[in-house]
Amino acid sequence: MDSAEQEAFEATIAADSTIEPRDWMPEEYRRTLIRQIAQHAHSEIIGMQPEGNWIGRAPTLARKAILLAKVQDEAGHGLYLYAAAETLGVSRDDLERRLLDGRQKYSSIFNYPTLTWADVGAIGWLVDGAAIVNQVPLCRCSYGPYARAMIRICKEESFHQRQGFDILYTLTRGTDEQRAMAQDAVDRWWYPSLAMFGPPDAISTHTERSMAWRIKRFSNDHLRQKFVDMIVPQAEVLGVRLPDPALRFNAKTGHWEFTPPDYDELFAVISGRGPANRQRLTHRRTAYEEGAWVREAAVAYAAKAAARAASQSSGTAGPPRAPAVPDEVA
Ligand code: FAQ
Repeated sequence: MDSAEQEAFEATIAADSTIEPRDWMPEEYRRTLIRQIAQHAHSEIIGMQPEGNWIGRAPTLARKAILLAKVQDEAGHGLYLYAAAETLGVSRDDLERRLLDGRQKYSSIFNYPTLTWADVGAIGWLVDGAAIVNQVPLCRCSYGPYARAMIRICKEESFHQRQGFDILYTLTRGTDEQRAMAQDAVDRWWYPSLAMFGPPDAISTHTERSMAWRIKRFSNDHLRQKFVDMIVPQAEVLGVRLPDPALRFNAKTGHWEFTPPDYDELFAVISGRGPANRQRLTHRRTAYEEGAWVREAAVAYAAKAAARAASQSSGTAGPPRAPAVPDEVA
């Protein structure tokens, strides 16, 4: 590194412009981004499991189609994010291996089980709601490919939150049993959703550095508060009670006061001791192993296509082309 490169990097950050893949960047900036983007990508992919669990049991055809689309969106988010991480010089395959052998994390929230249909509503409303609050500022992250991926992701997350709200809205206007089911789901998902924002600022390892680099625009506690302020009025519309007796509006600060989540529980879940950690990773490992033939087929196809291109440019006959797919099958 020479000091001109360092200065150019710092000037770009100070001007609120973006760092692009070919620009020089400090190694620690690159490592921080790989860590955060990979954890984010893994969360989207593992995050398909809790709701995927309900696709086959959705109460109506329309709910099933909507949920299917939502879960597929999460797969797409994972792919945009792996692609953004790859611009930093790592491969998606390497990142997947780091997830599977426990070297990289994914969000704590996806280690909780989905016990009833109302959990799908609570995830959409609270978990996607928290994701939006956390991710909208990431659209202004200093690393260009991550910021651009986040713009598209956030648009889709808005639809996700609306569908969760709509599920709960329907249930809270249903029978006593449906209302109780909605309330029970909110009771179980509230504190894990608050914990998604990470440890409190006072003990957050990376916030200060990431904010100076404008990777994170706001601290964990700031965003947690923003989330609570957003959710309380929505809970009133839904007619559900947030399970916090200390919740009260502070007219002086203009914010809702609330009981923080149990951070010991957060750290236990992050370190693999949550209710569904083992199940989530086992499922992901099985999917990875069962998908090996797809990866091998893609590599074999790429090798054949490259050989064909090389033989065409040198004028010799290459391997035969695969037959075209007949119209009636395509
Ligand atoms: N879970 O110093 P900080 C979604 C770790 S996507 C697990 O505060 P940082 C969409 C952290 O990595 C949800 N680990 O860290 C969806 C670090 O560990 P390390 C995912 C956590 O990075 C909806 C250590 O603790 N979203 O929901 C958690 O500055 C429905 C110290 O923490 C993102 O990833 C946690 N909750 O701030 C999909 C957004 N919190 O690496 C499907 C991008 C902290 O030193 C269905 N990420 N840790 O070993 C971020 O904004 C940040 O990385 C934070 C953490 C805010 C998550």
